[in-house]
Amino acid sequence: AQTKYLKDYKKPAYAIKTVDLTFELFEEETIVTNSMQITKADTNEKDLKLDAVSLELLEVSLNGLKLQESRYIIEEENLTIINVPTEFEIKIKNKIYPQNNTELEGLYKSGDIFCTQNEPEGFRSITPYLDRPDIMSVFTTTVVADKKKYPILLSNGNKIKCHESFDERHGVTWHDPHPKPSYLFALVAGDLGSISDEFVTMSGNKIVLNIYCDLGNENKCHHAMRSLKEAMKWDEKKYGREYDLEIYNIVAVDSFNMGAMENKGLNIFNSAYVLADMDTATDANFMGIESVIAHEYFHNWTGNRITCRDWFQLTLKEGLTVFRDQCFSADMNSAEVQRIEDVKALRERQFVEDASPTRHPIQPESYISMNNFYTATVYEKGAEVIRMVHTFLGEKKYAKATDLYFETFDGQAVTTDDFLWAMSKGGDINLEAFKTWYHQSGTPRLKVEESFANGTYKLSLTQIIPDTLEDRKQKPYYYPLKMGLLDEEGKEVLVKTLIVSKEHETFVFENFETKPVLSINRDFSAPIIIEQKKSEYDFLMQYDTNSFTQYEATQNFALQTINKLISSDEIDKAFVQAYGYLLDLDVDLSYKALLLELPSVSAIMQLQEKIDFDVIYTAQDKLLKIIAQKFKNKLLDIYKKNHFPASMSLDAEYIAKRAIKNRVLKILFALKSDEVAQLAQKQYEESLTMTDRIVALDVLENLHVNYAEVALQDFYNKYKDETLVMNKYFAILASSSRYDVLERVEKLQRDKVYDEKVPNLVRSLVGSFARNHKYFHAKDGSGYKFLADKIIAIDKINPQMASGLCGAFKVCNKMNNHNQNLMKKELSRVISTQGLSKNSFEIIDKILK
Ligand code: B3K
Ligand code: ZN
Repeated sequence: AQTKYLKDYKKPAYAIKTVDLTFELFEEETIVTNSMQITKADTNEKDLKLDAVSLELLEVSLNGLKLQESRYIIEEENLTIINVPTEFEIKIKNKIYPQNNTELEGLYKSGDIFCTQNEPEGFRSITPYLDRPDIMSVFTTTVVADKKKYPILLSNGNKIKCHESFDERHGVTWHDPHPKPSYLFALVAGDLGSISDEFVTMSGNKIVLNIYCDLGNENKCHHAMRSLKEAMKWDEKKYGREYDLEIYNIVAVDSFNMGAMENKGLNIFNSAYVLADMDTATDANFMGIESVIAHEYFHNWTGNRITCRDWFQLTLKEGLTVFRDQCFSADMNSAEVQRIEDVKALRERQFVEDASPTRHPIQPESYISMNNFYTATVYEKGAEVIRMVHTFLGEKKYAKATDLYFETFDGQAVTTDDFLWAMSKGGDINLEAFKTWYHQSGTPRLKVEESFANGTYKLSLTQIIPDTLEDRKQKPYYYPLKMGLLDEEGKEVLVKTLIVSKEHETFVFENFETKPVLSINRDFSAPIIIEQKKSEYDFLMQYDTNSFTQYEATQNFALQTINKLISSDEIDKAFVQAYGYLLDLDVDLSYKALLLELPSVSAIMQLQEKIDFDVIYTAQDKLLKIIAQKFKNKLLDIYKKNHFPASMSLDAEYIAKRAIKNRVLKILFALKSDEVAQLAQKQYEESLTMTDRIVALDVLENLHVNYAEVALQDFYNKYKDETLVMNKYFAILASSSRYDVLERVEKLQRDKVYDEKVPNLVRSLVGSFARNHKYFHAKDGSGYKFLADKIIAIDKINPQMASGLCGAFKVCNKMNNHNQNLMKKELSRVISTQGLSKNSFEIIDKILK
């Protein structure tokens, strides 16, 4: 497999001014006609080398003249036209087979719907093109298909013409006036239901909004529509960005490799991020929809109007857009809860990635398959990097700087350096030292030491900078570190944002009567790991005025307690006492639900030198049980108080009630008592919402085989025709702690609802099993063998899906020797499979190195 390097970037030698595409869709084949107006930018260039994957060429002409075979060369990944003039038109006709496309890249079919996914390099499998993001061009697209089977025909931009003349067939022409890269091209054809609405922009333009879905699902699109309108409003208010076409279309499809895609004027979504109602979607699903709808909408400016020069710049649009969607969600819901959720997700996914052999800077230097770089690092760490810029600049200067960014680079394909230029110019700040964040990998650590004498408090900070994968030394980081100091009564006596820039530095604070208590990295102002020997966690749990560090104190204290439990079997009574304090706290209930959550397996694992999941599970269970026993009555009280009245409302108040009640139920679960089983059973039976139902089902599955069988059967019967709900069912079973989980997963693969070609289903069954540490890491190697077999099989269908599953082996080098050997054996088997995709190869090769 071939590696591509950022350092090899060359400006394009050609420009494509306009593209005219015609798609003739048939059941057995699709004919694509592509005419491009091209100019030579570099006159030394003679031939035109287009990207083209497994091209089946029907005809090619230059300036209207059909080319003889001697004038072009077809290779596996290219079509080269020999000796082209300075300005010319190329017209290419080729044939593709979307109905056989299981990779779900390029033009493919999701059920009966034709749809596309072209980012990053799918367009080249549709038609020959200069398939790189710095080629921006004006697209006009005509789609022709059977009228009955495909009444809805969509592409980017505005609809300019309907062709009704063809008997059983019809056509529609779309024109997108905004020059764009090919990865933003989209096409949809199908018999779709829809809901419509409109939005009036700040300068008075009326925009038509449509959301398309499978017929019958229209009622589940309203939350997505609401979210879209809120996002449009928010981007006008916060960033002054207005929508720029007459129409905004969203289409929900079932077979989709990721969450959604921001194609200009025609977003295509995984139906899991569009469809929702109270009977089938959880509160978390509703939030997820709101954020992904907003994310794709925000891309219209950060991604589409201003795009990436090359794929190494991916975080330019993704880091920034994630930061934007996080801020949007914080404004729409609870900001404190949003921040904690975002940090939790970062730690669970990105920190693990950053400590693994697949780690990379947010701006990678090389890749084999670009598809492997749509990672938590590029996205979520990328968003943290933008957040730090925002913290440095402050709200006002950040607004000025983003205005400058939009003004300067609108309509261009740019780099992260261009972005930082705008930030430092508009924000009037030097960001040179900050750039290390873009080019270094690994999570930075900060060792914190305190001293106090004669009224002077000293804070001494030492950066522990991770080496690169190749053991190269990296530079110190530059970041904002928010801190607070509390006096012994818990009053805040100092709030400050320090700037950390040196490898070692001491900050001095004077005039204290007693040693103040430090609250550090407030709001998680930098994506780092704090290393500190600390004894004041219980104090901070009680008094910290920053909601994030209050949460953090709880987590750290719990982790410390679990660690002690691992080595000594001894419970820290101070923690139990402090936890009791949390139970009585009078705070927002969704926030409280987070405070009460004990550290995840992934969080505990990250503290272990060599990972042993058995030990982790034992300690975690033990702590949970102690808490549940000690506070049983209080927990039951909280449960009852928030369980009634049951409501289907999506108001924050009711979401919060469900969150706290279900948190408490999960803690009570540790008692493993009949009483709790009955509580869960009752909750399942009486549940009005999917949120309550799914938690109850999960608790039953892990607590009481007999109750579980009844509930699972009931659930299956009710929802077997709703694949989105069946995903939840598969996930619960594959994550189960019951001993026969692998056997059941294997059986479920043969269930008629399951389909290995649908990524959502694979993720919820096979993916969930791979995250079920207890059984995936089974000492007999059965979990590894199962996943390796799945990777080999799925790689042949959908390489992106397969390489995603490979990620479960990332922890390999941190495992004990026994498991490590088993893992390596399976990985070697996978990597030596004939015809393995470059996607899977790249990941496994890194893990095995
Ligand atoms: N830009 C797309 C991701 C494309 C992934 C390609 N494998 C969705 C998003 O980030 O909004
Ligand atoms: Zn994105």
